[in-house]
Amino acid sequence: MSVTTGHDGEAHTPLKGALIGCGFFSLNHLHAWQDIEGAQIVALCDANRARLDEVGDTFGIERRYTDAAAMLREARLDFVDIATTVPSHRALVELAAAAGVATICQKPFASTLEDAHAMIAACREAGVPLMVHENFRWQSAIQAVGRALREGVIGKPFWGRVSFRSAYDVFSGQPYLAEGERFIVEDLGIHILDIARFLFGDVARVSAATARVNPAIRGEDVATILLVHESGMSSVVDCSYATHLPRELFPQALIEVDGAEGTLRLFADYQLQIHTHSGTEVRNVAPRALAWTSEQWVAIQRSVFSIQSHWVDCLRRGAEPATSGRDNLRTLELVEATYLSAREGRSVVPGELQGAAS
Ligand code: NAD
Ligand code: 89V
Repeated sequence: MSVTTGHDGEAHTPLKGALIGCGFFSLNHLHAWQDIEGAQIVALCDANRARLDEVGDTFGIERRYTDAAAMLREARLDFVDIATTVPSHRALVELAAAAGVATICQKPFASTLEDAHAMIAACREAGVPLMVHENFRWQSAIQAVGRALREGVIGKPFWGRVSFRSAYDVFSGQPYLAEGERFIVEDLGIHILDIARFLFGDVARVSAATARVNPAIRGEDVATILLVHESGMSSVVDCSYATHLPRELFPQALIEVDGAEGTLRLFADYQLQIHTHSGTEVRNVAPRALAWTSEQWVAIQRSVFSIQSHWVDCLRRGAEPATSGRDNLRTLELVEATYLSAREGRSVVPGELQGAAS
């Protein structure tokens, strides 16, 4: 049995995990798990037998199940990593909680706040750690912006913008995204809203407008959201999959922050400019490639490695993950507030939502 040394300097045997949902994005989870010494995926589950075998063969994982309940009963697991789409999340998280297994759940955590509350309660009552796989804030560039703001380099921020504008064909890899009544806010905006929360803090008021430009899809593909944060600063989160630029930047989020002592800009290609009274500095905050990453997806793929490493570290230390169920509920509230604001043409206080966290 292999033994690894953790951050605490102690020798540990790798945590044993299982992954449920061997679809499009799961390959990134599995590649990252292979690179994380403190954990090992020992079992796989997918309701689709052919997909299960294809992924099991690729990653050399022999224990395979088409039924998550059977896997949770039979395999001796330290954690489960749920990488299915949102309709299955509540049932799977509740199954894992009932089995007493620490749980990671992909975003979007839930399609209703009620489901999110139920999942958080199930894990809390079972004494089981719960992390939402909200990886965008773990991108190297977003972490670098967060560090600069925390260090107070530009003084107290009073205005910000997190912008994601693209015409990338996301539907070829994830065809279900064209079919849902909701699209960009629930799928992509959720990441960008989480970045805004991570950088600027929790939100007191939300005003939003949404639109559908692409006639071939069902949901909205453009959203412009004004956030008033509890700190008093305001920010704009804007997302589009209908924006044809001279150069496609998918999946980069661009950031602007104005502070009392200077400005910060995250430009294309992960160039972070910090301007203060003492001058202007540009830092390269690009993600570093791994053996399995691709040029276009490297920022996201590295963030998968980072969030999963964070999970292992939190499990070892008994610490709450940064994007715990409790934390992610706040991001989910912003998604719901955005849809409500756009529908009713008014600003929304996230706390007024039915099922919002008290
Ligand atoms: P997908 O449809 O390609 O794969 C989902 C897999 O789960 C399928 O193989 C399906 O058979 C299986 N499945 C569904 N319900 C199941 C159940 N109850 N038991 C066992 N297997 C089940 O989906 P995807 O594109 O890989 O997306 C999965 C999740 O990852 C989504 O929630 C999506 O939003 C998220 N995602 C996140 C990122 C990111 O950067 N964080 C990127 C892409 C996708
Ligand atoms: O996060 C997601 O689910 C993806 C992508 C990063 C492409 O938007 O849809």
